[in-house]
Amino acid sequence: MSKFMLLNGPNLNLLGSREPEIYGSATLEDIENKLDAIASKSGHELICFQSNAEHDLVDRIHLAKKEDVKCIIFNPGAFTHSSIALRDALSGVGIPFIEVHISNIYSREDFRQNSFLSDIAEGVISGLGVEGYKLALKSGIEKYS
Ligand code: CA2
Repeated sequence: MSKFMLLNGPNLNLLGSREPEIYGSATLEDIENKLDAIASKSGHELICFQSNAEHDLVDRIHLAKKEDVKCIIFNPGAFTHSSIALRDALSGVGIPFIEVHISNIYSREDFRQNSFLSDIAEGVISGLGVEGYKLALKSGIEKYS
C-alpha cells in the first residue's frame, strides 16, 4: 500500500458550479471520489486536499513528505502562473508530481501560458478535462507504487 495525493489550488472548489464550458460539470467531490476509487482498487491510499491559500498548499506539501506520499497529482490553479513558493516547496520535498490542468492553458490567455512548475514536474497534462486527473493518477500509481 502506497500513499498518493490529489492536491487542488484556488477556486477549484467551484468546479461544477460555473464555467462548465471551460471546466466541465463534475464537482471537485466527484473527482475526488473517482480518484479515491481508482487508488483503492489498486490497494493504495489517496489523500485529497484543496485550498485557496498558497501557504496552506505549501504546508500540505511539507506534511506529505512526512507522510511518505509517493506522488502528488497537482492542479495548482492560478498559482501555476505565479507561485515560486509552491515551486520551492515541491523541489524542497522532492516528491514527484504530475501537473494537471483541466483546460488547455496553451490555448488561452497569454498570462496562462507560463507555468512556474512544469519544468520540475514528472509530467504535465493540460486540456483533457477531468480525465486528466485519472490519467495522472494511473500513471503515478504505475510508476511510484
Ligand atoms: O485549467 C485548469 O485546470 C486551471 O488550472 C484552472 C485555473 C486557472 O487559473 C488555470 O489557468 C488553469 C482556474 C480554476 C478555477 O476553477 C473554476 C471552476 C469553476 C468555476 C470557476 C472557476
